[in-house]
Amino acid sequence: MTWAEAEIDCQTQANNGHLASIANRAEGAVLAKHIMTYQQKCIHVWIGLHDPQRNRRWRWSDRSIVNYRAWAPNEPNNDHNGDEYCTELKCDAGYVTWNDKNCKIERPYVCKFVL
Ligand SMILES: [Ca+2]
Repeated sequence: MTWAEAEIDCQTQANNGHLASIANRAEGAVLAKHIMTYQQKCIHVWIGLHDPQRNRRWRWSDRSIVNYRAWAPNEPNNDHNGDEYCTELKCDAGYVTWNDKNCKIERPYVCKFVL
């Protein structure tokens, strides 16, 4: 799905559902392991980080505070003709580093539900 479709799907699945946020390195490692368990092919995966105001201020869709960052080298680079306002986990880096990406591209995605 596109990033926006994926975020809506996560919200539909549970009251407090959103695309996954990542608070720290440990949480990122848990998420990466989870993805590699369920996804055999190397395909980048949407997470909840986006830039809704398009001013390079990154926010988590679940409104958690953006403290931890794990951008891949030279990212976020706002490539794709300056139209990268959503974030994917890079499969070729074991799903632990991030890349800003065009929100309209279709990707697998991972939701987070807080109990
Ligand atoms: Ca990028």
